[in-house]
Amino acid sequence: MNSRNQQLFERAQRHIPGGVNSPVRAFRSVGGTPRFFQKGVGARVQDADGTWYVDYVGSWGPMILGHADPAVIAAVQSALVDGLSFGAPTEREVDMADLLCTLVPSMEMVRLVSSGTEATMSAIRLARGYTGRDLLIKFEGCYHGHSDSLLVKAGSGALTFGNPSSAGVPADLAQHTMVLAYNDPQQLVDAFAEHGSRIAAVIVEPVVGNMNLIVPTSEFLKAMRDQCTRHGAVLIFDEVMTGFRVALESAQGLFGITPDLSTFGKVVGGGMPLGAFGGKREIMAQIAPLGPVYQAGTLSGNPLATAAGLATLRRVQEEGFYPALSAKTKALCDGLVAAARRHGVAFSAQNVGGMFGIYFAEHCPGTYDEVLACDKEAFNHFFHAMLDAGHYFAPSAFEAGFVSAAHSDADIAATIAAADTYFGSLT
Ligand code: KE4
Repeated sequence: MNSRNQQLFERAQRHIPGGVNSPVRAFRSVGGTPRFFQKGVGARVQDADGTWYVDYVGSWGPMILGHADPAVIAAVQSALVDGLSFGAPTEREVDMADLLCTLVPSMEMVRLVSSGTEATMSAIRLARGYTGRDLLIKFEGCYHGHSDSLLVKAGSGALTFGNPSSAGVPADLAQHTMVLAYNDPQQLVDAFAEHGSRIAAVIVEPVVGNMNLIVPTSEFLKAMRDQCTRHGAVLIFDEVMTGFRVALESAQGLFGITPDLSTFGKVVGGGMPLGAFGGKREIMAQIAPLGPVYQAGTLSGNPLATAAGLATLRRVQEEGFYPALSAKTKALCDGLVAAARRHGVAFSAQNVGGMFGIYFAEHCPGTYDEVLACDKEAFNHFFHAMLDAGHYFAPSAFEAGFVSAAHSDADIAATIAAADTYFGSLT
């Protein structure tokens, strides 16, 4: 008899494209039936069949405190009874702006939006308006949301302009985006040597979470900062995933690089629809109604989203929050690697703060090509074995994973034990 997940998935496909409201949820990369969740508590989620899983997706990053954190729930409940939305300024938005500009020293001003996509789309338009230039540089394997200028893949040759990576993106728009290799400083220097006066911005995931997890080299980030400074281009750190995930000071503080603009999402909303973009006052002053770069949003700074975000950001500032989160995430990675090695399985893993990557390869990849060389099928088998055992990893070999403050040492140990059993079954 079909499970509730299967019944719901069949019904969902009648009126929702692919049965999902975001493609990665459809399990197309790993195969099988997506789980329809009905409840989350702490480190666990429950699907429509009543099955519980230790959750390593955490809504793709936002649930850093765990699901249904009592303080977040209380903050939203308290805000709820005063009204859901006004389309007018509220004090809580000012509190959020003040807090973000305190926690992110590179941000002198910030604008709240409702998603990471809106944050990056707006930051790019702002960089183009501020510089009066059109050319944008991004890196292959990095994902910054689904606005047209970012759905672009590398051109036919190095240093050539991009082609659309999605139907519906005009070719002559994609021509304004150049897609370079991540962790290749020389190629970036060459691109600036050739096009420097035309480059409006470079946008980068300062730790990549969208081609699995890739850590930047310091040379790469330094070259990026130097070249943008030298040629008057805007350096945009897309911290939608890394923001308050890898450290309280986000990736920019961790690596000691000061971007001109930063984008945030996920953790800053605590699970509610909230994103933000911000940076130097001189640049942000170009945003309407102050300046000529238009940007707007009906639900921007929504009272419930800012309540959830503020409650979350209050907690992550607690002494010891990130050392504990990082240690737990590292223990997961080390335990999985040790289990794989015990059974002779080619496997590696690494974490940066509370986000991690697992790879079916001897070593952690450092580039997009090295990620592609990892054994995707081996990951897919691992994914399903772990799902059946009650441990929910990201349903794609090209995504990062996330640990929350609610994951206990016992949860981590149970996941490692389940993986050990799986790796043992392979020999
Ligand atoms: P949203 O529009 O999904 O809130 O944010 C887009 C975005 C921007 N920048 C980075 C670095 C991101 O990781 C994201 C979104 N991340 C994906 C996870 N790979 C969200 C999951 C999904 O697309 O359903």
